[in-house]
Amino acid sequence: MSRLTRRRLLTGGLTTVAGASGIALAARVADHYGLIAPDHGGLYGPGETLTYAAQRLLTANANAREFSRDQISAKPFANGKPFSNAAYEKLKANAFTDWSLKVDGLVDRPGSFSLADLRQMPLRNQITHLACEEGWSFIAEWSGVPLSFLLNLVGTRPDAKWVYYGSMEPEWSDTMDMADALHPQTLITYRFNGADLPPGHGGPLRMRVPRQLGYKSVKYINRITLMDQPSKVPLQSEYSWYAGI
Ligand SMILES: Nc1nc2c(c(=O)[nH]1)N[C@H]1C(S)=C(S)[C@@H](COP(=O)(O)O)O[C@H]1N2
Ligand SMILES: [Mo]
Repeated sequence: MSRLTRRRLLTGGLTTVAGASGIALAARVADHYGLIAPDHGGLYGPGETLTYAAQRLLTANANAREFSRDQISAKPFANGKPFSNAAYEKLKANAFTDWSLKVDGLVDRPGSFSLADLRQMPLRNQITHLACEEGWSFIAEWSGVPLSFLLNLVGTRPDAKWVYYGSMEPEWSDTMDMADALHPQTLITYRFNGADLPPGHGGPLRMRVPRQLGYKSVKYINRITLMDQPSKVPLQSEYSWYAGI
């Protein structure tokens, strides 16, 4: 869908529903700055776009709160049943030495990175709050490579606008925009509370997006693809694409 068509739909839909020219104006401003979320359709599409646009205008450079070491939760909660399949168990049995992260799409130097490769890259430690949409939360220290470092390493092309991050548990794969991808707090993490990231929390590698709800911090990631269009991932029909907090 072209931007113009989408904008017409958006502003048209909103004025019909809300009858408010203020909202139409906000949508126009959002469009002007390129702040249009990849609508996942349905009733909540325009609302999500507005939430996203408003937050992006206000907080494009804002940081998620970071905590001190004594605020780390005593019992971090690993969500759901631990993921398992034959391929994952095989990698785990070899301490993930055969595992790699593939980076491709709109980049100048696509590549594959092992855990040893990632350990050579700049490490950032970050104590943040992970909040699940279901109401529980915890504070932990995540450590890993700023996603921006990896993206600079492979050379993202100017037309790259979206980052798809694929999981070994495919239904959790997701996308984020460049504002989050290049944000200094967005990390690909392989350590948790000072030890290797355990399988329950997404080891060997987990995306950590502390400015959004927990479900955007996808576990077991093994692929990053730069795109000029947001891909339609199954998740978007269940959870809203943008989950800024
Ligand atoms: N691959 C994968 N990633 C995932 C999930 C999952 O089930 N599988 N759950 C998501 C949800 S809803 C939340 S709240 C957090 C929970 O993180 P935790 O298991 O480290 O507590 O992981 C997110 N990432
Ligand atoms: Mo969640």
